[in-house]
Amino acid sequence: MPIAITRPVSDSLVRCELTHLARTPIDVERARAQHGAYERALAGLGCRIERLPAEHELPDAVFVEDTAIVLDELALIARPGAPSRRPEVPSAAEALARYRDLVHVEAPGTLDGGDVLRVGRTIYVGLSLRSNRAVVDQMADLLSPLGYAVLGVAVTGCLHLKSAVTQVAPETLLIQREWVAARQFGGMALIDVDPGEPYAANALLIGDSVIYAAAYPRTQARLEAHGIDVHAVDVSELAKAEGAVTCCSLILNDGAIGG
Ligand code: CIR
Repeated sequence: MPIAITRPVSDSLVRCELTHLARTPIDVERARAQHGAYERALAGLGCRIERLPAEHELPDAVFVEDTAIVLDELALIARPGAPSRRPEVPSAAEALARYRDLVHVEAPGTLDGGDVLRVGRTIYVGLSLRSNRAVVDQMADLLSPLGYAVLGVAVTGCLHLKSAVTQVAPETLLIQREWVAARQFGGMALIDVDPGEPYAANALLIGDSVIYAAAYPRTQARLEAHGIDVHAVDVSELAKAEGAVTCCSLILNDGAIGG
């Protein structure tokens, strides 16, 4: 059974980091209700939810994806590009240590988990405002011996690589070509976001289904036309904090060390 590590929405969410969006009022109670529905969607797809302790003084702590990369062989503990987010990392590392050996990103490397897209044995790392070339080199050194190819990918106009491209089926990516160059994903089938839904490229693949923001019905219809099973959730309040569906969990494909 997959494990989904999550963290409650912080009381201070309204003070979140923002890069591409203007600050607008966030209803924290509504964000909590949406986050609860998101956790129920994960549970409905067979995940066991493991909640990290709340970190109410850390506004972005709900976005646990950014604290680590979990592979079958190990967990790479991130060093988030925004210094305000680095205190989120130790509690996530403590939880992951129960399931995986840990390795750590070292300075000057910076990495947000939202910049990492793994497709089979290829790991794409977004070169964004948060993740840098130094971390690509570190990840290549760490992960090449395990049989992974690590590729840096330029990202412009959005926060993270996974704002621009995510996996939605074994050989299929959902992509926003304005923010990332499609040619780097040769060999994969590509589904474009609807032109009227520029933020629609973030989907969370769990087994054969995707959890997906309800805000993008036209792109959802494109996914469904490709036979993809879509579970839509309303994450509108989290989106005001520049969060999306992948950001709110760390998925472990099973619980066992070396599994
Ligand atoms: C931030 O700017 O760091 C948060 N407000 C949003 C992080 C979203 N995380 C993600 O897409 N992986």
